[in-house]
Amino acid sequence: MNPSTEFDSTRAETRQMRVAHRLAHALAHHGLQVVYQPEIDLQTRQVVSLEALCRWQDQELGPVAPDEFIAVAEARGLIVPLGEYMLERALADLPAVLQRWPQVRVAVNVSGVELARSDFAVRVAAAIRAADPALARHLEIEVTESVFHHDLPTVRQHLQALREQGLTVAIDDFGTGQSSLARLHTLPFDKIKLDRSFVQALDNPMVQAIVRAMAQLAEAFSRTLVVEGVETSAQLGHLASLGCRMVQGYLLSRPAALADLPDTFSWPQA
Ligand code: G
Ligand code: MN
Repeated sequence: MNPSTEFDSTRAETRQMRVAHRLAHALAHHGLQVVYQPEIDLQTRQVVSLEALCRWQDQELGPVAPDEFIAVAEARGLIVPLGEYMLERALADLPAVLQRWPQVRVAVNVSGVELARSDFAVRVAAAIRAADPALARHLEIEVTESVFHHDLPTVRQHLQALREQGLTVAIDDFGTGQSSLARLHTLPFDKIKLDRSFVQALDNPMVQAIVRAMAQLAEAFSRTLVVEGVETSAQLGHLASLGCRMVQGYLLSRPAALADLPDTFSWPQA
């Protein structure tokens, strides 16, 4: 290692330790914000799901991007408490959410590290029971490609147990990393969230064919396809013409605090 890489890696480690330390503090003191981003059905114009997303503005570190603090949480043993925090917040917010959108589900993101633990499904079930058992059918678990790095039989058992209680399962960022067509049939799921990189490449005819095929695949197996990262009305029109019905992205709504979300959504037409 030359001196400057050594210096860089020491600095990266120091930053990681500081972030982990402050994150533990934030988790203990309710210092993380939860924002929600809707998924919308283009045909009914209804909100179908609200994805709970974590935001963090630390007193000492300033704003820390979710990509950074989630990676630190996974590396430093904080992802389980972070997941529990998000689930508890989602359960606490759900009664108010259902007043405004009676049919929606709130989706929480769950990492492979959490799903590989032997007690994951039991803990989620206990948290729901402690809040209100009727909320189970208003919860969704979003699993990222990181689940495919973990013990799949365990992951599968947890997801199946939760589905039996009324929760739904979404495969997040589909089509990137380990989340491939070859693996799609290996997990129980209700929804596929197509990664935003497909939307960004929508000018490519082969990408158009892939998106259309994904919409047909979902339909053939009575699953829902949601396209992530829709930013322009041109993209939205294009996706609709390819058979996509559910969308999420900045065009429809940025993630926002519940109080800042409108009851109904509108968007510019192409
Ligand atoms: O991995 P996942 O899809 O859960 O990540 C959600 C993240 O993507 C959130 O941090 C959210 O702010 C961001 N996001 C949501 N909609 C859009 C969008 O239309 N464009 C871009 N670039 N990012 C988005
Ligand atoms: Mn997600």
